[in-house]
Amino acid sequence: MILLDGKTTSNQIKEEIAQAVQQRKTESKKIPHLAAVLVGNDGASMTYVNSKVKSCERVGFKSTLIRLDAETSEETLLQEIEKLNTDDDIDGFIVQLPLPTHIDEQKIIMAVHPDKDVDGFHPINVGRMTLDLPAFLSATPFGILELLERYNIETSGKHAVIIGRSHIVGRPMSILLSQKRPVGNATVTVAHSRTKNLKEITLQADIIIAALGIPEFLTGDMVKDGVVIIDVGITRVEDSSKPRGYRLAGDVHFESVSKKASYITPVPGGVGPMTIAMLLKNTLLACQNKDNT
Ligand code: L34
Repeated sequence: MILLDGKTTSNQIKEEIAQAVQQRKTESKKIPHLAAVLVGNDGASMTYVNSKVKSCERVGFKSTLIRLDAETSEETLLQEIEKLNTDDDIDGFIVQLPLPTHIDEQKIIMAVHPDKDVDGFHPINVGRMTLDLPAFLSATPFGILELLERYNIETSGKHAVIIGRSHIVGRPMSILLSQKRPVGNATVTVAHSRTKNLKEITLQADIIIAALGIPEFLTGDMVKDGVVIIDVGITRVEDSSKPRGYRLAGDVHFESVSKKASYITPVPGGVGPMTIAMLLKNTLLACQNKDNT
């Protein structure tokens, strides 16, 4: 069993991005600038966004964190987005999800200018991605592709089973893995909460991407020997023995599944850090896209 080390791989990618930024500096080109909007005080969201801002510093990007309180109206948030859309110094920005329930997420995603949509959530980017056109790829699926590529894991002709159909992970992942691309050409099954006989399906999988958000859902009896496991889940589970009062659990029961897997991502230190690295990559691309305009 080989661990797919997202921490180390993401650090390599960040190093490559840092070098590209240095190069831009010597050429007197614009320094990439990412903005992140965080509404409310959700603990996990604060951790992720802080990590994004810190990573910007590490690679030499400019970053701006916009914090709005949990009661912020949809209208105010839309106004903030419009400011970021029209601010020439901002190359890309994200609105961290989930948003408070009084705000319509779809409406917010649609308000982000597609050229600055480094999350790749806007319908224009999703549509372009679907049609094999250049697009910002949603950071988590992008990070998974990158991890598979850097570990030379063959996907062509393999049966990939994706558990979960979210707009952010499961759905785009299913499209990307089936496409004709270096990491792609897989036969893809999308499983979800209404799937019958899930175990029969996962037992046939060469690659499983668990992205349903139920801690330790996928167990050793559900997978075949040699399977490649990508665990996207990251849930804070109460644990009074831990100093913070919780532990991080993936969607995969690591102990039983890792005994059968050829490759497996840990949680933490797997997909999470890759998501952040690919957000930076998208921001660099957004900045490069403006070079000749
Ligand atoms: N708009 N909302 C928007 N874009 C995103 O790309 C995200 N996502 C998801 C939630 N909402 C979003 C993230 O940033 C999930 N996500 C994310 C990012 C980073 C990490 C996990 C999820 C991460 O760094 N995880 C660490 C552990 C962090 C901890 O201590 O809690 C890890 O090693 O997995």
